[in-house]
Amino acid sequence: MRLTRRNVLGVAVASTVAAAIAPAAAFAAKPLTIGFSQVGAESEWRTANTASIKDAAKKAGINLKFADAQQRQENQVKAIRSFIAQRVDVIAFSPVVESGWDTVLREAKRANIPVILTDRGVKVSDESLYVTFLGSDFVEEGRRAARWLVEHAKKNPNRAYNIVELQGTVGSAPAIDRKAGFAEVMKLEPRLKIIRSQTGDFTRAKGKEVMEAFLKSEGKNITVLYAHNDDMAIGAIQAIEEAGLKPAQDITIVSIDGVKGAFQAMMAGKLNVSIECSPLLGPQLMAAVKDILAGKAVPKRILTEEGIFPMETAAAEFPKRKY
Ligand code: GYE
Repeated sequence: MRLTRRNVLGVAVASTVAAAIAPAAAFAAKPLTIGFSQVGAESEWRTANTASIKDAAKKAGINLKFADAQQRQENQVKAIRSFIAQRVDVIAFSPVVESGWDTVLREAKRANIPVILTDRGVKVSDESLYVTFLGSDFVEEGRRAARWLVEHAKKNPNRAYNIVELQGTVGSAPAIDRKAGFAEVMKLEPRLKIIRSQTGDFTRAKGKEVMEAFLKSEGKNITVLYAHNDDMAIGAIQAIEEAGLKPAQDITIVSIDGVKGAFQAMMAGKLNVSIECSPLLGPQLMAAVKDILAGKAVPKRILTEEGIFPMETAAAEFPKRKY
């Protein structure tokens, strides 16, 4: 049986020993506590995601213990262990990489603390180690990026499509899935070729650095950049300009997230398209926390709804953007 707040209360009322230690009224007054382990602060997306979670917790009257892992799995494992020791009601986290979670999640399960994955998924031997996974479909985002390019290629029959790919953090779900979804659809257009692919760790600084290296070795041979997030694309745009080339013209640029910085780049004519990935997961996360603790069934997978924004739509959409 999963220990919910409701049956914690039931046990406390039924047992005289427990009632003597902690009266039922004390339980009822205590706010719910969730321990949240965040990936880091590597991108505009992540900053908006953190703000959404903090804001939604406040609005829901949930006490949030927040830990920033600075993009390191060992920091997340430590944070989860400390949440278990503090006996929080729910643990939520956005796993920096997909594998290596079995042991710590088994510890949370043994402590009867429900776990919610937000944003990024995990590969575990036992799916019951987490209650639900709330976040985007990254494979579909990769497909959308490639579909946009396939359409672009149809309209430009004489153009070469030599793609350089800036991958996200090695081993992370969005990097793995965005690569896979893109590769799947790319096959529809034989002119689409990936000539170089390397990680830029989802940051602007790394995106710029790796793009500089690509330009050094491939030069004008590069006609397309596919970046797994907007921040790396924005860093790469700087590298392209410094190399004396025109972003979005000499090199067609496709990226993912749909953050404000990408809209600004599109409005300046420097980025061709951004595929949306919403970071505003806070309200859905707090709703799931409440449902789980009330003993309600929640779906194993909760998806977020997202769109595609080509350059031509940027100016009209920009005022509506929340992140
Ligand atoms: O695309 C990127 C961030 O996990 C969906 O992480 C998230 C990704 C997002 O750093 O900008």
